[in-house]
Amino acid sequence: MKNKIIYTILIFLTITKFSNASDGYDLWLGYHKINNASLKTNYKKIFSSIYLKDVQKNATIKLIKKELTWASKLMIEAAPLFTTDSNNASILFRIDEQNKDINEEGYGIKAWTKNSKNGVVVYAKNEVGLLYGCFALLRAMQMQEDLKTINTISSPTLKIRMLNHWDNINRTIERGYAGNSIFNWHTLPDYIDKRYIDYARANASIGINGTVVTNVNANALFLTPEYLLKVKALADAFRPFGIKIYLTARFSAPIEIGNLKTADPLDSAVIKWWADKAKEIYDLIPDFGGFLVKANSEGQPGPQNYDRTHADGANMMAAAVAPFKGIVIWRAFVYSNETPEDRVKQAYNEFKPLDGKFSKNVLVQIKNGPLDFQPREPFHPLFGAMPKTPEVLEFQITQEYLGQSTHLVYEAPMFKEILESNINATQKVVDVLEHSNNELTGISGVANIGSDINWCGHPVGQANWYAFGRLAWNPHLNANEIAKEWIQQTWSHDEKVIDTIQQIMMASYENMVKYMTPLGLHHIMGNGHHYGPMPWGNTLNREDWNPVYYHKSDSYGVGFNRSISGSNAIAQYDPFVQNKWKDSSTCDEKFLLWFHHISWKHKMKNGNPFWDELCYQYNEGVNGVRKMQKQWQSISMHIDEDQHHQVKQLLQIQLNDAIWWRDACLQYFQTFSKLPLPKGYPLPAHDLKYYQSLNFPFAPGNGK
Ligand code: GCW
Repeated sequence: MKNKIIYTILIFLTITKFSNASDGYDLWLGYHKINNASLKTNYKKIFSSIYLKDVQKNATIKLIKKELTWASKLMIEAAPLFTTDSNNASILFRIDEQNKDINEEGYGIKAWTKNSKNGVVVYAKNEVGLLYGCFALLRAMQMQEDLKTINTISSPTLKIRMLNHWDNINRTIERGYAGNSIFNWHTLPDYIDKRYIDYARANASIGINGTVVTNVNANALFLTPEYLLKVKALADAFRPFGIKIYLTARFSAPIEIGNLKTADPLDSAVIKWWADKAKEIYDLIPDFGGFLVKANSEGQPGPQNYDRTHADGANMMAAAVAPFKGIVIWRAFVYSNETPEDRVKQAYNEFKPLDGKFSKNVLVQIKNGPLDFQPREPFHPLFGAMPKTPEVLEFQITQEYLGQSTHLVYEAPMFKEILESNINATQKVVDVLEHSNNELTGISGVANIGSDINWCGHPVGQANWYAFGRLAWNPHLNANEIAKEWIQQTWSHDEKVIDTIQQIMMASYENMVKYMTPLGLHHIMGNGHHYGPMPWGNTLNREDWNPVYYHKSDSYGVGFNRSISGSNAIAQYDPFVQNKWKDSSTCDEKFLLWFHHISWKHKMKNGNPFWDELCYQYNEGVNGVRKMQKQWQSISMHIDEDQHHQVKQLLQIQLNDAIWWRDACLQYFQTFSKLPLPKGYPLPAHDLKYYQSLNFPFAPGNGK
């Protein structure tokens, strides 16, 4: 009897443990088996007659058929049956061009019951809409929803939902931590890697409809005829998935590949060169999206090299693509080599006066915060400051400053914090993005995708790609729900697994901020590669590339005074926002050192002296990782062993790093505060000199 029980337990454990074995390649599209018997029976029934029109004629419809077949075999272990009789189908895919409830890309899914039979209608205005509807239906099934009651209508409010790849021609990726670029320019155009298709499919499943496949630090070679053929091959592969391709345009391309003497945007030969180039591109790729441009930023060429403005440069390129309905997305990430002005003020100072000067088909793309993708930044003051210009929000999905691919950090709470930030008493950042009086709206995310088998390096990194896409489709979704969707589709239907991973993910962002840059600290990472702590960094030529520029520690205190008595960067915000941050005694403490130089003895809202609170925060960050480890351990018997082991090892790196951050930073700041660590905190394992001696010349992501 005893043996029998043990045997049964062992069998049970083996089944539950290995049921979702995966190397992560399938992403959230692994379509795990549905175990709930009654759901499965119903799903089977309705998958036994599916009506899809034009399967032979339309490439997107073909994809829908493939997806349904694939999903059905995996989820309900039965091949679906397709019918040509729309009257008797239990799943009906219907194009409804006149439908007023959805927009061009939207879809609806509606359940019906008739004579004890039930089914669903999936409707959209076009085939790509149906593809989105198909993915939504399959997602609902993965979430074990009852299809007898499903009733959803969904339309994206942002028109451009794109990934930005910082991928180079030689397949390195600037700030990429998951291997090489998936785009193999050497074997294109003749070889279409399966990865391109799987990439496009994953994007379509979350509603991403654009991709910039080349680095913003651009290479003009991509605009040569040879490379444009390769780009065309990718565009052809992506088209059925509703994904448009965009390129970064190097401003000096007319000189580099066009034999011109200048790239001056007002020069007639330059204007003609870009116009001809646009025509050449659109002849190959009629639905080419347009150009993304980084100009006069970090050494990139731009219109200012010719004493022209960003608007002059953008409008010249915009005129070239306008006849083909193309657009230009001009980045606002600029700061000058020469100006001693507070770096976070510069983009606003340069771009705000240009509001109203851009052509209709130009959008300005603005990073979430005014500095550079720090663990936590206040929202960028340019949001809402250029009412006549369509603004695109740029998030960084790849974890350049967020522990790269060894730290588990779920970014949706950070995305949401920015989207939900009030720019004034009545409007949020999301309202600026969604503003309906302009045709052009958009959001972009710097991709975290590479050639690693699981695409994103860290197994949980995929959640950030997923969450970005879901929020791009609907910025009002909630981070917790998105996490749940992702976990359930990726890992397991088991409640305990879902719940535990969800808790780990939801706490991970705030926790990372605590062990890296609590209370508004920023840019104190290692020079160049940005991995690990280096608050002492002061050796780079540019003052504003050095951590000491950002924290300004001295015997009085720490923090960058951006209030009226300092750089006054705060004045770039609406008075409603200024009121929240302008005074150090009332300032939201998560931005305290962003806006104020604070005494080591400053009294925090909870009564702690500042120094004690700083020590507390760093320690809390470390404790948080320990908690994640325990939580992760608690599900070891319920998920795939290899995947579990991977995350376990990475969490150990994360813990070591968190301790390193805490001990290096606190000891360094202690040289100014001259205060002891509050009682009860562990002493650092090494002295400050040791931490200062560490260097990582081969840290990943430099992408040259
Ligand atoms: O975050 C910084 C990165 C650069 C990047 C730049 C940008 C592509 O360190 O690697 O360059 O931002 O956004 O242009």
